[in-house]
Amino acid sequence: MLSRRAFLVSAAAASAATTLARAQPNAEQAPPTVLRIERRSIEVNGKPASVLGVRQPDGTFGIRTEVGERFRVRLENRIEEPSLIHWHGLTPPWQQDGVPGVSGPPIPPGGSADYDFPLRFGGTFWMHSHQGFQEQLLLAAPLIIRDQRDRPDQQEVIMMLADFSFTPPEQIFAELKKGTMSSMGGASSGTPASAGMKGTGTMAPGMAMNAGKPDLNDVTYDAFLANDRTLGDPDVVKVEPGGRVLLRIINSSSMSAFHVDLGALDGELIAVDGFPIAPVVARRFPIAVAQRLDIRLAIPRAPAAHLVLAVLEGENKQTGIILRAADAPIARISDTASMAYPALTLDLESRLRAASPLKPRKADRTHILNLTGTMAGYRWSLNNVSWTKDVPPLAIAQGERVELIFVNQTPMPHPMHLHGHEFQVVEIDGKRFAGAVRDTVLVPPGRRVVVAFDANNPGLWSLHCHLLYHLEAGMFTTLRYV
Ligand SMILES: [Cu+2]
Repeated sequence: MLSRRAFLVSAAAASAATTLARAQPNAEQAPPTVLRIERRSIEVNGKPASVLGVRQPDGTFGIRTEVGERFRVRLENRIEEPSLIHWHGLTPPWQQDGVPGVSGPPIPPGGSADYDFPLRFGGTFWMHSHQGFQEQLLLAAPLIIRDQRDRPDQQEVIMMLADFSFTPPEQIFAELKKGTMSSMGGASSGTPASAGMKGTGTMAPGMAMNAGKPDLNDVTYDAFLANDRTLGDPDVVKVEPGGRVLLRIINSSSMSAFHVDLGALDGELIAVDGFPIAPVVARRFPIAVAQRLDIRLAIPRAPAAHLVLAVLEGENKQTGIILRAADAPIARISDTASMAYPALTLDLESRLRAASPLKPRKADRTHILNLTGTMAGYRWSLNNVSWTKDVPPLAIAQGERVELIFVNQTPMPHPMHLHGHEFQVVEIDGKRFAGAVRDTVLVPPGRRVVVAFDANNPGLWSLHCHLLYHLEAGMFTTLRYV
C-alpha cells in the first residue's frame, strides 16, 4: 500500500509537472481534458441496465489525442463509491498508473485527480477502472492516440467489446468462489460436483473432465456488447463505398475472448495493442481480454451492409457492428452463430512480427511466472501465491533487459498484462522469434510464452491476469525498481 506520505510526494510531483507545463508557451492555453466517472443507463436485451462510464463533459467516451502531446487529464469521480482509472498500455510515471493500493489511493466520491505525462507512442489503447469489479459494470472507454499511421483518407471506426450480466459482479464472484465446479488438470482439484451450480443461470454448466480441452468462460453472461449494443439493436456505422476504414477493436470484456469475423471482407491487421506489426491479411482474428486489433479494410464499391462480428471462443454467441455502405438494407442478425467457434490459439501470435522490434539483447534477468490455481474455491495465483499487499515485488533493476517466462499450469487460458512497459513476445514453447510488441499476451493451457522488456520506467508496477475474477482472486503480483 502506498503511504500517505508517498501520496503527498507524488501529488507534489504532479503539481510540479503542471507548473513546468505552464511555463511552456504552447501548453499555457490548453486546459486539461476533463474525464468524469459517471453512472449511466443503457438498454440490454430490451431491459434497462444501470452501468458506469468515463466521459468528457460533452459526452465523448474516453479520449482521442495525438502522439507527442502530453496526456493532461483531470479525472473526476462522480459516482457514489471510490474509483480509479488505469490507462491501459500507456507508460506514465508509476504514481499515475491508476491501480488502487499499488500506484496510489482511489479517488473518493466527489474527488478528482490530475494526470500529466508525455505520450511516447501512438495507437489503440483504452482506459478502465482497476477498482473492485467496476470494470464489469462497463467502466471503460477508448484511449486513441493518433500518429502517422492515421491517414486522412481513412475513416476510423471503433468497436469496443464487452461482456454483460444483469447479476451484480460481487454476486458472480461469490458464486464462483462458492462453486465446486472442478477443472481437470493443473491444480489438485477434486471430484467435479457442478450440479449445485447449474440452474443458477449465472455460471457455466461446469467443466467436463475432458483431458486436453481447455476450460473456457467461467461466467455465463446475459449479453455480449459491441459499442454498448447487442446484435438485436446494433451500432450501424455509415461508410463510403470504395472507401478505406481503420477498424480499432478493443476487447474491454471482463472475462471473454472472441474471434473477430469479417465475413467476406479481407482485413489487413497492422497493429496489436497499438504497436505496428508486419501486416497480416485474413478474415478472422483472435482477440483475448484487454487486447486491441487495428485492422484496415477496403470497403467494396457496391452498396452493402458489412458485418463485423465477434464470436465468443468455445461457443456460438456473438456480437458485432454493421458497416453500412450507401443505403444498403440491413437484415436482422442473430446473436448466435451457426456453429461454435474454437478456443483461441497462439497460431496467429506465433506468426506476428514486430515492425519495430526491441534491439536484440541477452536478458540480464529472468523471472519465471507459473500461472497456477484451481476452479475449486476459485483460487488463482502466480507461482502458487495468491496476491496480498504483503507479497514482495519481483526485483529488477533500471536499465536491464528483463524476460518474463509465463508457464500456464492450469486448464484455463490467461491473458497476462504488464503495466507501464511495452513488451515483445520472444518465445513460444521453446521457439525463439521476434514477435509482436504489445502489452497483453494470451497464455493458453499448458503453453509457455516468454516476453522481453526494457526496464526503463522505474516504479512499482502491476503484473496480472486480465480476467477480472482471476485478478480479484489473486492472479496478480508487482515488480519494483528504482
Ligand atoms: Cu487468469
